[in-house]
This record gives sequence, structure tokens and C-alpha cells, in this order.
Amino acid sequence: MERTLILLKPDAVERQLIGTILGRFEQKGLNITALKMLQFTPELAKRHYADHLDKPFYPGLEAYIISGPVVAAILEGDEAVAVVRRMIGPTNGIEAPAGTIRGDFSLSSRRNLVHASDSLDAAEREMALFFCVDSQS
Ligand code: 3AN
Repeated sequence: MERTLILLKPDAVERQLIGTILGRFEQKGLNITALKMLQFTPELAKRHYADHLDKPFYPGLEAYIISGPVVAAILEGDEAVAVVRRMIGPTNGIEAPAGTIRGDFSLSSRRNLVHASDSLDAAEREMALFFCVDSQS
């Protein structure tokens, strides 16, 4: 069993897609073991997106992620990290295949609805950042 961290980003909340997106993960058989709504601050954005701080798209990414509430959740299931990454699809919604969440609902690289941890290490770090839990608990 693995756990992974997802964020339904401000466009998902604004477009009233919280239930639709969480429903897809539930239908897949993943369990939601933690769930909350929160508002990013610039400081939290810099911690969460530390790897992207020097990218040209970072200022726009920060402005977007702090622009409205997000929903954070921990999903649990067999190979959850890889399964959830496949379900959300590639970063750019224009290129994401139909059947993935970004492929079905996004036409953008920035407003791409959902974040998911991209490794077990990232999942551990991100679960601690948003829920103060470690991957063993
Ligand atoms: P992913 O979420 O697919 O793992 P990352 O980690 O490469 O993508 O990028 C983190 C976030 O930064 C993306 N979800 C997206 O919101 C934003 N982003 C990435 N690439 C671009 C880009 N070329 N233009 C604008 N925003 C981007």
C-alpha cells in the first residue's frame, strides 16, 4: 500500500470539479484518508514548488496557486503514486490524452486542475507539508 498527496488547484474549485475529480480517484479504488480545503500563501507556494523557484513560469504559477482555495487529499492504494500520476496525465492539458483528468478537463499547462506527488519521496515530503503526517502513519 502506498499513499500520495493530491491538490485540487484553484481552477478545479472554481469550476466546481471537486466532486468529479475526487470521484474518479474513488471509482478507481483509491481510498481518501485525509481531506481539507486550504488557502496557499506565497510562503507555502515557495515551499511546495521549491524545485520550480528558478523557472520562468514560477511567478505565474505562484500567482495562480494563491488565487483561490485548494483541496488537499491523501490517497491510498496499491502503487498509488504511479497510478494517480497516470490518471492525471501529462502537465499540458492540450497534450494530455483523453481519459486522463487533464486530458478530459484542461486546455492549459498552468491551469491543469490537479497536482499529484511524482515520487514516494515527494509524497512523504508533501504529506508532511499539508497534513503533518509521515508515510508510515
Ligand atoms: P506536474 O504537475 O505535471 O508534475 P510540474 O511539476 O513540472 O508538472 O510543474 C508544476 C506546475 O507548474 C504544473 N502543474 C503547472 O501548474 C505549472 N507549470 C509547469 N510547466 C508550466 C509551463 N510551461 N507553463 C506554465 N505553467 C507550468
